[in-house]
Amino acid sequence: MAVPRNSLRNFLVLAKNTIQNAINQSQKITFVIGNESADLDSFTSSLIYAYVRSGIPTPHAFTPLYVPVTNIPFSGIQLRPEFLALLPRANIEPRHLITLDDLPDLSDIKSKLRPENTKWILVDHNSLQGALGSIYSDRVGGVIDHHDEENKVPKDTGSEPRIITKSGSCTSLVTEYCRETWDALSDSVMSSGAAHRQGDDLVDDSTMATLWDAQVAQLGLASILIDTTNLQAKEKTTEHDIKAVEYLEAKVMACPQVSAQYDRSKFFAEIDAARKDIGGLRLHDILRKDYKEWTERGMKLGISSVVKPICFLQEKAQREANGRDADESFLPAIREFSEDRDLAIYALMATSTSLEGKFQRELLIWAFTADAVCAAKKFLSDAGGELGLEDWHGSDGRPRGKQSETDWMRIWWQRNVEHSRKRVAPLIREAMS
Ligand SMILES: [Mn+2]
Repeated sequence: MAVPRNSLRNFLVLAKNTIQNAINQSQKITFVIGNESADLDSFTSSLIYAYVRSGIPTPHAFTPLYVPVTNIPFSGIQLRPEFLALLPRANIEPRHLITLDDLPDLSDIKSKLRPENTKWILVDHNSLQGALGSIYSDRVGGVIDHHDEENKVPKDTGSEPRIITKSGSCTSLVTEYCRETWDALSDSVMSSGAAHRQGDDLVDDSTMATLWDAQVAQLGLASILIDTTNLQAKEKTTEHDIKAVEYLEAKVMACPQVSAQYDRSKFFAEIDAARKDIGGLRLHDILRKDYKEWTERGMKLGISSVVKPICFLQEKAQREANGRDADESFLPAIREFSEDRDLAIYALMATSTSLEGKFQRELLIWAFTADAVCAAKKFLSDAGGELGLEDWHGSDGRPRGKQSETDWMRIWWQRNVEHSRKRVAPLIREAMS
């Protein structure tokens, strides 16, 4: 049975209840989960997939309802000002989101959500990492992603997609995949002709559905515009992104109430400004806000992406340490962050805009064990050219680094700025393996 046509808000309430039923009555459940950096793209990819696919019954689906999961604890939402800016556009609040806190505790998740009762669709990643991965990776049965293929998802995914292809935003690929179903969903409401009361007004179903579609479409647009810099970044933007924006904007334009307040560039600028508004966060939270990790040959790698330059982080560290020297505050904070996570290698990717308005990248890599130091040096010799690494000097003109056999740290300008973590992570992992 299909889930009744509903607003995103009501859909999320229903989806949250579904988790409780699955736990209390051992029912089957399907999750659509983004990656553990839980950026906008992961968030909207899982929402759109779950919302649209739950609206029309999929033959042979594991369950009729798909539950979208944001792959962080609830407290992580507050670290993402871009979420807080965006959610009202879809008439939802943080409490509506389904996060890791809505799943049973990891210590007994296996007994409460037995693996055989679950199915997992991955969006914006193609290998389920961490504790969930160690329990449920055999239950992954579908993927839509734009990262390098990890060959972890089975080749045959039956009635679910197996799409891994290059695009600026994974949300574009999800939109493309859901398009036909979404259109069918909209058409089915248009023809029903039913009406119901909203306040003093009699509103027909199709008006409501047009509003709901426009709300969800705006969420998708936010991710695609952020990931492609308003479709202006040539090296990131693909045909998938352009078509998806066209499609989603048509949904916005179909709803006068929403379209009156929609202007693509203004919308992009608003969400982008919110995303960069991290001055109020603590350094530790900035480092964990957009963070991913991997394990290669028993060595753990963690990579933070930050939307501010390293000097911003140094100043922040200095203020938090009550004004000691910037380096003496910053580097110990980075080391502590890495030690807390038991990392062999930590990388920090910082992006910023120069005074001349040019997009720029800085890269810090710190290796904490002998094996990790070998890997880090190998990374530098194998990938330094491709990434355009150039020694970084602080505002005082001094380079920074540590060069011992078990403690090796370097900071560079990454002059080939088209390479994001999507490329840098595989390069470091390759050097580690
Ligand atoms: Mn993505």
